[in-house]
Amino acid sequence: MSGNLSSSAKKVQETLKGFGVSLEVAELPDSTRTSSEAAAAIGCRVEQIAKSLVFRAKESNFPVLVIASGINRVDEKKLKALIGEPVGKADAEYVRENTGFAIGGVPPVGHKKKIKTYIDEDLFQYETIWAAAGTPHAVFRLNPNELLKITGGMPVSIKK
Ligand code: 5CA
Repeated sequence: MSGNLSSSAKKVQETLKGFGVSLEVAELPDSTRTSSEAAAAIGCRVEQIAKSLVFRAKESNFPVLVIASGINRVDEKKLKALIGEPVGKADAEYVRENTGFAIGGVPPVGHKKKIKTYIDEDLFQYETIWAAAGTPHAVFRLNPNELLKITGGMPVSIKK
């Protein structure tokens, strides 16, 4: 039930509802701020955490979202090749401006601005994955095809 969710988690729950999928946001007592904390709090493998990382295209200043498996590091050179310009890591303020959420709780959907999205192909080997849902305590469970459907992201080879 979403009755007791904080406002940021509720926003994500409403976004998910809008997609017509029955995905349920859960707020956990333990921190889910990082992939390893999230995996520990959920009781899943770090690999199954779909972390939403925001990058900034350095020339256009456009945001780019990479949804990566919790254990992988994103190769910025591969990302550069995909979007056609250099990228850098976004700072906290840029993340909030573009997504409407703070680092540690950035969800894969429901952002303030429309963000071009890439999905780490490694996530497709897991039946069940977990993504952040707006706060450093909120997550939701889904499968990779649902992630594909709700984000409209492009599956790519992106790890270092
Ligand atoms: N809720 C968890 C699991 S989904 C989560 O959001 N994990 S995360 O990995 O997607 O978010 C934390 C990420 O934010 C880190 O991997 C790191 O890339 C980024 N980050 C952490 N601190 C900063 C910072 N000060 N500036 C920019 N990015 C940061």
